Amino acid sequence: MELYHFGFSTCSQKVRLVLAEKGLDFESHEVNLISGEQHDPKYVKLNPHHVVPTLVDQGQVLIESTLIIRYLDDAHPEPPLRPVDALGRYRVERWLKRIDDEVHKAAPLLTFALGPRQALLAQPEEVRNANIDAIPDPVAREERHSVVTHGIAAPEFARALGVFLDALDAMETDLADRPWLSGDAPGLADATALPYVLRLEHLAMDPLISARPRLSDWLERWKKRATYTKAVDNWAPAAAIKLMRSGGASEWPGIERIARDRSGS
Ligand SMILES: N[C@@H](CCC(=O)N[C@@H](CS)C(=O)NCC(=O)O)C(=O)O
Repeated sequence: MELYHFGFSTCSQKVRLVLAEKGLDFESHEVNLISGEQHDPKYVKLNPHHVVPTLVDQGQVLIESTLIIRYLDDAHPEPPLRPVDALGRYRVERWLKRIDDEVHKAAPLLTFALGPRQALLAQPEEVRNANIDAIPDPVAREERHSVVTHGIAAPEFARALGVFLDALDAMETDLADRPWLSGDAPGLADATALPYVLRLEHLAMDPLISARPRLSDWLERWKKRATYTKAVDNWAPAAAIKLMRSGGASEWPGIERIARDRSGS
């Protein structure tokens, strides 16, 4: 299998985690999202949405991370990463949908308002704008311009933070009933949620995690797994984490205020 991916990308982490949990190796092709390699016409032939990840398996091109992880669980059933009972299956699907439809769309708004923002603002304006203007989805494109220009003051930032906080609360609730989101062992729902929780940590929003004890415990248990080291740590360059964390840390007082205003406390 060949995987086109990027170290820090949430959807890439999700697919790498599932590959690792299945014990599957892959040939790596990194697509640098910061320098705009996702817009390279050769890559766009594989993934017409200009995004990672893309998996090539036996000559077949597979896109869409959630479809890819379901495919991997079907094609390589051991160990199974979804429960067999209908309600357990529903719970997994609910998480996959929630993350795809809501959390994933909010993630780049948090990331680009904080992490790489200063580096992007230091680029010549025409370079920065050309990369953002190449985002094919017009809504995502305008939102990206807004958060890069205005940072946490962009209205999109507060909305995105709200989506994340609702998801963290839902995880905290679900984890009261079982150790992992879909049962006794990590599965597709956990592998899908982890990159987004980590994104908060990488953006120095750790207090949002530590305020939720079951979620914190779930994250610590993930970090002890060898698959975490293989699929996440090994691809997360220290310099990039430092940059992301410093962007988030300098804005933490403002972020905390937005989170407080939202909860009315
Ligand atoms: N629905 C797609 C979304 C993929 C996606 O948004 N990937 C992000 C990284 S997590 C990306 O490549 N973004 C390109 C960009 O920021 O220009 C999937 O799940 O595969």
